[in-house]
Amino acid sequence: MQRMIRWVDAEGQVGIGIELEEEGRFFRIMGTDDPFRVLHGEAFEVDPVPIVPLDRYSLELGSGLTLLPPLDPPEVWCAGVTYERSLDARMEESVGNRDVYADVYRSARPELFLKDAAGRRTVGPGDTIGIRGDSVWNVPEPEIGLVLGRNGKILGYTIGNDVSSREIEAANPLYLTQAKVFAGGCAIGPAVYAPPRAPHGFQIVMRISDADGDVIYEDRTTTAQMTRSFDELISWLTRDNPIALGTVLLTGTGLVPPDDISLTAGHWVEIHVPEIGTLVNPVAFASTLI
Ligand code: DO4
Ligand code: MG
Repeated sequence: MQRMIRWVDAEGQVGIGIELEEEGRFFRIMGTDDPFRVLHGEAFEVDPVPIVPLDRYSLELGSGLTLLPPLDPPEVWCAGVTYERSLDARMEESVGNRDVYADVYRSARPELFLKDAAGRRTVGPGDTIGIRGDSVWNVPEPEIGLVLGRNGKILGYTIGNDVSSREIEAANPLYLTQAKVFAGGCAIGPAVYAPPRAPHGFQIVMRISDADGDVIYEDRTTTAQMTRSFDELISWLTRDNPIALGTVLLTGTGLVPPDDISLTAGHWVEIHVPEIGTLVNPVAFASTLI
């Protein structure tokens, strides 16, 4: 299996599809809607009729099927300041508090924070992400998401958006939780990529478009720019800390838009990772999502 997707049909029935030999053809798994049975490599039967997404990147489905987040993570955790670009952005925005960022970038112990629990603030592909109404400087953070087993083993990879308020975090690092945790503040999807061998790394492209469809930001990075390995982040996350099956760890952003760009209602964010797909989300104020 390479990728797994999840959907709900017009009758409210949840289904899981996996990509077998040919890219872009998904086959429905018979008899279960539990993504972890699939990610744990259990044997399954598939419906022989393939489902071919309308769009090969966003994996948007036709025929009355709506794409869901590929799993419901019990918790989403995030690592921060794992790329030099993120360090530079924090140093610029946090005049007066710079030492905490320089220190965490250099220290053995990484920055880790809880972004969401029970999926209250996490949305899926095509769903609306939120921005805080009490912040005028809001950004998406495109990150590789690690889907973890109870023992911290990587079961697969997804795309995450750690939507953040730069204004609130810049005011005081102790406001981090408010800068990071709010309705629609996290998106994951569109698929879980579960290759037979650990990949060497990922390319990540992010694009922001305005309400007219004009692209106002586009840039790319690669996980080769990370200052820490995925395994290192997992070992710190699971140190003295139990995690549940399906916990997602977002591994930090290497893309920060220039300071004059802030997300606003009506914008669209697209995050593309070739092996996984494109996570596309419109933007609205968080208060409208509660
Ligand atoms: O404290 C900053 C958090 C930074 C972050 O979320 C990231 O680097 O992705
Ligand atoms: Mg982040």
